[in-house]
Amino acid sequence: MAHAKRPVAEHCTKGTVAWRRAAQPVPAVTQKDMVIVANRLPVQEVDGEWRTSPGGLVSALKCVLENRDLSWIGWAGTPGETIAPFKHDQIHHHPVSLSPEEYEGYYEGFANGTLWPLYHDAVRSPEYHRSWWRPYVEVNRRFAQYAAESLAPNGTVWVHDYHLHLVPQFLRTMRPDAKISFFLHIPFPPEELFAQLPWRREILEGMLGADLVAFQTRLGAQNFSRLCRRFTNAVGQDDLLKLGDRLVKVDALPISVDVDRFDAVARNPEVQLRAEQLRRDLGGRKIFLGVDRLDYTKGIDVRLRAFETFLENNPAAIDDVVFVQVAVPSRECVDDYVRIRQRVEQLVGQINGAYGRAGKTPIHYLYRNLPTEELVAYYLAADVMLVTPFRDGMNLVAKEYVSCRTHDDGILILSEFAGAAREMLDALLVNPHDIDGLAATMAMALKLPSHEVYERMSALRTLLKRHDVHRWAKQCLEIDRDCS
Ligand code: GDG
Repeated sequence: MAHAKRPVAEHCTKGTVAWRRAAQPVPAVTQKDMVIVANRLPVQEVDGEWRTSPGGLVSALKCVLENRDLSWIGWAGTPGETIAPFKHDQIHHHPVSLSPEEYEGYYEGFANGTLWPLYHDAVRSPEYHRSWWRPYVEVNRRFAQYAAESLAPNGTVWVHDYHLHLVPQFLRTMRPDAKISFFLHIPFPPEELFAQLPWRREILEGMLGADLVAFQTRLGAQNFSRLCRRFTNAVGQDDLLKLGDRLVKVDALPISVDVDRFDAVARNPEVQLRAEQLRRDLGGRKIFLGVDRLDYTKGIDVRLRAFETFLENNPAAIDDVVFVQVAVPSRECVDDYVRIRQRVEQLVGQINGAYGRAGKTPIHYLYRNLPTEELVAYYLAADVMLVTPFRDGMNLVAKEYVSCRTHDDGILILSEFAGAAREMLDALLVNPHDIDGLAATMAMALKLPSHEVYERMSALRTLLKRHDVHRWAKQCLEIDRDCS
């Protein structure tokens, strides 16, 4: 294994990382029946060792991947670094190199400056730059090339997310025998938004290279099918498109979590003791909890302003409630992310300054990634979980919280605009833009009769047990070429 030591966080091209013009590593020739293609490898290097990364996709797939002989194609996280293929945790990892210029154009630019805001209701203005599109195409071609070389005859390739829209079509040309499944983790926007994209036809055709194109919600799947009929040569129904002599299945397959794994961690006596300790440390007050990647789509700032309004309306509550916000560092070099972090931290300071008293800090703010057991201890300690994104593909935090509530207690306040809201109808659904409404829902949550808390949580838990991540993965990999 030839790689340089690097810190854990995502990297900036601005600064110290130098692009070493090393040769591209030769992908290992061991071909697998299954290849996963995602922007990031599921590992990162900590103190010279590879460790499984925290985060949405990895958390979701971890249990599905255990004991499977497969290859994973992805970027290792540092621009300009070339790493030879290696094996870790039974998975063959094939790192894809990105030069700093490609990182800026493909990742920071087209993926996170164009597609991410466009797909999240344009809550920030998407930018359209031809200089971002070109590296996006080239990097997608490279990912596809690696996948083509790593796949055994008639094997399956599972392509993930908006960074890699063009991989299915490239791969289809390189490996016509491949079974290709594509899953989009974030929302797929309505026609009037997507149609702004100068490369709309290319993106749609890229995805149509797959046998199965799957989305978090029915609405996302419908948006895609309609757009394909309008801008490509595809014809057919919302759930089945025909392109030339090929059929492409389009489906809504909402992602879930490993319910049993979270349930087991939540029942671990050490984790339960830690939850009790957290409750004591927080003064035995009722705990509101938020856990998010620090992203402008997650609605953290408005949520804090709603808590401020709640305190304004209920001044005595300072003795009875506390808000814990865990914010996981994310895309720290991108200007919009620098700004949302400043905004959140300014609000935390402002609210604590205005409402805090000695020994009674209203908001506890943790800007870091917690170990899973610690995260679960927070889920157990929290009386009310607030998941209030302006727009979210699914939101796994909502599902993890429910998976951990083994006593069928706890209240989930959930944004109507999270994919999870389509299924989790027994949560308290809110409009995340409505500060007064959210403050009122916080007050209402604390007064909910215990039988109603129980009924809501047990209904949510029943739902999740039926729809866990294993079922999701199985459905994503069911590819039937003869589905005429
Ligand atoms: C994308 C889509 C979609 C968070 N803090 C800690 C920690 N986490 C883990 C959570 C959860 C994951 O990160 C976050 O997942 P989300 O679903 O909330 O959000 P995104 O990262 O935006 O993910 C999203 C998802 O893909 C899957 O399809 O639901 O809509 O945007 O698993 O547990 N994990 C640990 N410590 C933390 O402090 N260990």
